[in-house]
Amino acid sequence: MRIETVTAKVFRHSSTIARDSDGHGHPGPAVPASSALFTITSYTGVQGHALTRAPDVDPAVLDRFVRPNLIGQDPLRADKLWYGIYKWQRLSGGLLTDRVLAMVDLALWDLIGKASGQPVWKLLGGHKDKVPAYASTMCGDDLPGGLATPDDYARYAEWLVQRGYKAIKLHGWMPPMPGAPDVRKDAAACAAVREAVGPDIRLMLDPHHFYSRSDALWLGQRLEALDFLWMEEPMEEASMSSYQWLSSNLTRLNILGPETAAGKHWTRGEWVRNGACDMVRTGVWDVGGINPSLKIAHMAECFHISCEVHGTGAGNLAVAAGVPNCTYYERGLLHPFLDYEAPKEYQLRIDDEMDSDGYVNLRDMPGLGQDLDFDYIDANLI
Ligand code: XYH
Ligand code: MG
Repeated sequence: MRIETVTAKVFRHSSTIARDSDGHGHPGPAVPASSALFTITSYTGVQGHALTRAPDVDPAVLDRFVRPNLIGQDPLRADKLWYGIYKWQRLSGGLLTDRVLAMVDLALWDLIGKASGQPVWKLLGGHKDKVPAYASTMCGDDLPGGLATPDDYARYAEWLVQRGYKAIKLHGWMPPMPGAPDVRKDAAACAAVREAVGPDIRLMLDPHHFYSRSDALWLGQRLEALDFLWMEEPMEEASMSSYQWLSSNLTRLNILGPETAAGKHWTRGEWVRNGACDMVRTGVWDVGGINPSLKIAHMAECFHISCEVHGTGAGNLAVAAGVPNCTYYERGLLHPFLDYEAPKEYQLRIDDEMDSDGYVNLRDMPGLGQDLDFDYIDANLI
């Protein structure tokens, strides 16, 4: 099998996610938006697709870094092809991002699945045909009846439990929200949620990402008292020693990371080796795709720790199901004002339908398991 073409389509749709000045998403009015469909096609006509953001398919980036490494190559040799592109990152001047690597990697795995007639989650190891989801809330806001108070979080958590979730992760209030950051307000929301849902629902916190060591420790100690499972990214992740310090000063709360630190599987290996986390994190869009995510999960397995996958979507779901040591699938981000279950205009089905018991059941369809509306995409090209 050989790759014949590498193509991309940018298409319009609407979005109800408004971004604040720090980039966090909140519910908003429907506004025009765009996304991209990246496609790798073999000479036999088999296609692999990755849904991504429009900037990731910059024609200059595809021409300079992606096509020269893919055209004419055997798509089944995905890790070799990944390395061929990855090595060009060093002198790309920042143009060749981990997101571009992830986009190529996901499309290759989708093609491999289509060519073999197998779902990718089985090709990655096939450990789970259903994965428990945790509800990952949006960051706190100042919307009346939204996520503006600890009681708002508590009422929403009760609704999430009724929906079937057995685990809930709060994203706290973050700048530029008024009064944020504030560890005491974060702790109040966590206490209100624990009070509302009782002791059997697993709870986690993803707070402001730039707290001091003392604030992160104070918050972590409160979460231990509330029997939280993990806290992630309370400080700048470039300071691995701060996470070594935090993890060594907490006994019952797991520190999960790194999520956004650069360095792919190499950095995650250093964090595990140096005791900077109790659970390690990957996410296909954070580390350059499925291939590096597998390496992180398998490394973590050697140290008997879990590898919790960051983010929603078919690629992350395939990794979460494929490996033995991912506990949950992150489903979100969720908000009382948004209907997460409704497919986007370009989807026939969402990637991660969840049953009433809180499980996302994996699909047996070949490839990543995306169910895209190609007619909509072709009718809305930019
Ligand atoms: O909005 O800061 C944030 C969150 O951190 C979000 O970016 C991300 O989805 C996450 O951390 N999920 O765990
Ligand atoms: Mg996070």
